[in-house]
Amino acid sequence: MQISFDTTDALLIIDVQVDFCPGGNLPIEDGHEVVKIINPLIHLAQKNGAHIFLSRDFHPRLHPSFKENGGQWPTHCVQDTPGAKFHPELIIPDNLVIVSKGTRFDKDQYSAFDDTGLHVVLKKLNIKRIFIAGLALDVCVKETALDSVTYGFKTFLIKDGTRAVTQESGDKAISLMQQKGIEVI
Ligand code: VGL
Ligand code: ZN
Repeated sequence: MQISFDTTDALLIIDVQVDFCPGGNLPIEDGHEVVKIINPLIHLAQKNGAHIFLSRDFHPRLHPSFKENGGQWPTHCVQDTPGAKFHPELIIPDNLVIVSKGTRFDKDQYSAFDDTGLHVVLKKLNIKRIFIAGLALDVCVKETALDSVTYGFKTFLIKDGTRAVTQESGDKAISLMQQKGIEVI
């Protein structure tokens, strides 16, 4: 689908960070491949006046999601380390808005909507449609897209612009999202 953005659209790019790409601390197979899909979309969104949000997983040291603290994941995306940076080739839009998540000590936040207040600013901007891509499809992209529909936004998943931790859970995530009314494009 050729996307034609307008000013009531938001492009929400999830966690395209060094640690989620090959060579990082929680690498997703071919994670870096999303950049060449996402960059033209950022470019087009900028040109058409759509709003662009980049989320980042931004954990403090001692975060409960790390194995060493009883969690499930290797240590990753630690605040102010190279692994937490956006992929070096990702276009950083002029009107950059960053959504930092995973910053709490009491729980993980997979969704960019989870206790970030993101829905408030999107409603204020009169956003109607949200286009989502990034990493990882079966974790943070999925949870973000599910919250997006729950908040009443028409939600699109840009499938080529995502990669999953595992193929199987990626496929499951896609079916669930479709069931919930997310349009996979
Ligand atoms: C993510 C695992 C742990 C993600 C974040 O961004 O998908 N996955 N933290
Ligand atoms: Zn994380």
